[in-house]
Amino acid sequence: MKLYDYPGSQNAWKVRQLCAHLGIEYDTEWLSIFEGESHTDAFFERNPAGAVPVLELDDGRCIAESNAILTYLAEGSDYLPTDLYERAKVSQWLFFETDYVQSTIATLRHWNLTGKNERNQGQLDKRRAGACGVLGYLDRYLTRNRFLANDRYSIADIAVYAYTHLAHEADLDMQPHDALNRWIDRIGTIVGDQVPVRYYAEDPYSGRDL
Ligand SMILES: N[C@@H](CCC(=O)N[C@@H](CS)C(=O)NCC(=O)O)C(=O)O
Repeated sequence: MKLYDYPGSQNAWKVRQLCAHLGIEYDTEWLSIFEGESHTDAFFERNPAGAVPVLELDDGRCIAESNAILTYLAEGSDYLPTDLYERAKVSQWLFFETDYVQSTIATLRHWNLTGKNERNQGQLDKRRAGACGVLGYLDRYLTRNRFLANDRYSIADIAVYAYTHLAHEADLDMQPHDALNRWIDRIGTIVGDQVPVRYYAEDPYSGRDL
């Protein structure tokens, strides 16, 4: 298998992390996304949305969308239940992450760490309000739940943790969110330091627009 990846991508980090848990070996092809390497004709064949991560199977078939890749790789493992209702609860949080977390926390962090706040000034207030809402929803839920789905660690936790534990890097205030912070610590302990977060700063092109 091959993972098309970009070092600073936390969406790709989710996949790297699950592979580390499962001991899955794979090749990596690093793409320079800010130089347009994910917007070539060949790459649009792999992902119509022109983004990483993309997992290429040994027979050449490809899966895009980080949370779809997690679901594929986690099949048959402890990280994805077999019971239909329990699976749906995992999916619920995967869709929540794609919809609510990526468009707020992840986007704000990207702009903040790559010097793009000013050029996106018109969107900042709305996205920040959205991010505060997301952090509040998670905090409220996690006051009564140790993990996101089915009271046990799963790919739902990996997916939501990927950007949420870095929300402070989007200049979002994490102080009021005790339950969320406890969950971040809990997941951080499980995740460990096998798969470090990598930063846009190592990419000289990350100041460009995507
Ligand atoms: N919803 C997608 C988002 C993927 C995404 O935004 N990937 C970024 C890196 S984190 C990317 O490759 N952007 C390049 C582009 O959109 O041109 C997922 O979960 O995989």
